Amino acid sequence: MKFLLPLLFLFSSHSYADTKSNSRAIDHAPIGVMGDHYHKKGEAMFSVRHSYMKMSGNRYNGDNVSSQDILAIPNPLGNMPANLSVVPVEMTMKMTMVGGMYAPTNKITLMAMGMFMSKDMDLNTYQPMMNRDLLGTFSTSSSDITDISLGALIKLQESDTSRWHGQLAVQKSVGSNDIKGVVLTPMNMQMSMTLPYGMQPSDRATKLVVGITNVTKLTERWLWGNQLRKKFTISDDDWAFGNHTELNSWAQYELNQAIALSSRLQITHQGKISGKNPMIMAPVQTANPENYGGSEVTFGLGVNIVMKILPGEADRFGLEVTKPLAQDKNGLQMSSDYKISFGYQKSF
Ligand SMILES: [Cu+2]
Repeated sequence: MKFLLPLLFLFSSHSYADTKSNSRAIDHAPIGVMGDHYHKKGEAMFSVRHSYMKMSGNRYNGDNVSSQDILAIPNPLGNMPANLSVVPVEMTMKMTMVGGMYAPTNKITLMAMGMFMSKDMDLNTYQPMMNRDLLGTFSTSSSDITDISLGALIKLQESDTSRWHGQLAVQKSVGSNDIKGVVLTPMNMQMSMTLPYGMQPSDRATKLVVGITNVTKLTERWLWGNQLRKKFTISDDDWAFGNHTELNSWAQYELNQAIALSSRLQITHQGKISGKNPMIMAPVQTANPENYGGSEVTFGLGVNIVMKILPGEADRFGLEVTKPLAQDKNGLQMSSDYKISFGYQKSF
């Protein structure tokens, strides 16, 4: 990664010289922000984003906890065994989003998006009683299409130094919500069970997404963007991940037409899981709907680059790395570690 960035810079500042179009890297927000820009009448855009997220270790009501601490917590889903006996060690999530935008008028840009996700988790299983010795380690995984969303961005106001737009979308979760995996039980047996909520690709709920975005030009080179975005469940199938609120504030610096650097502060809040699946009942924290949601503050650094590679409008690339600054998660959950997002966008 360290040697890749200077290469990209070199390449892009070279291609800057012969970029005839007037698209600028700073015209798009950091790649982790969704629905940040609208298009002019007749324009279309294709985008693909890929992100990798890692979580490791655990925290209880906001503070770090050890595996020994977790084994002392009663199993809330029954008394067989009496205490939690399976402890998550590490989790990785890979998400790919493919999206399209099209502006039938200058006021409205239509958006469609599909998401694919794969999740992997490593866990330790301990003896349910007595010495609580480590019985072994196992891994579970799932992958599926997760969501499809359809919506629109509505331009509200635009001047030379500021623009405002609203966002409205319906997101339908279409993947499996009852994927099974082979787990090592505290009885030291391999057993096929419905994986906990957090390992399911989808909750099969329908959600409404509303948002508002402002981008203000502070100086010739500096720009400040803000976006508030909320996601509400409007109908669900047995259970659903909690409602989600997200506030993004990013500062972007235009190095030149082809390169923009960004820093972003993100504040998120998510509710607990509503409803439940009675088949999800292992002595592990992730089987309890109470252990979901909470608040998180993350900080990100990113770069947007425009290059001329394929015919047509300039090719856009975005890279962003985010790390949590604070995480106040409900109950007992894994700690967020970092997230890397990479994206490609092409307008027509
Ligand atoms: Cu676009």
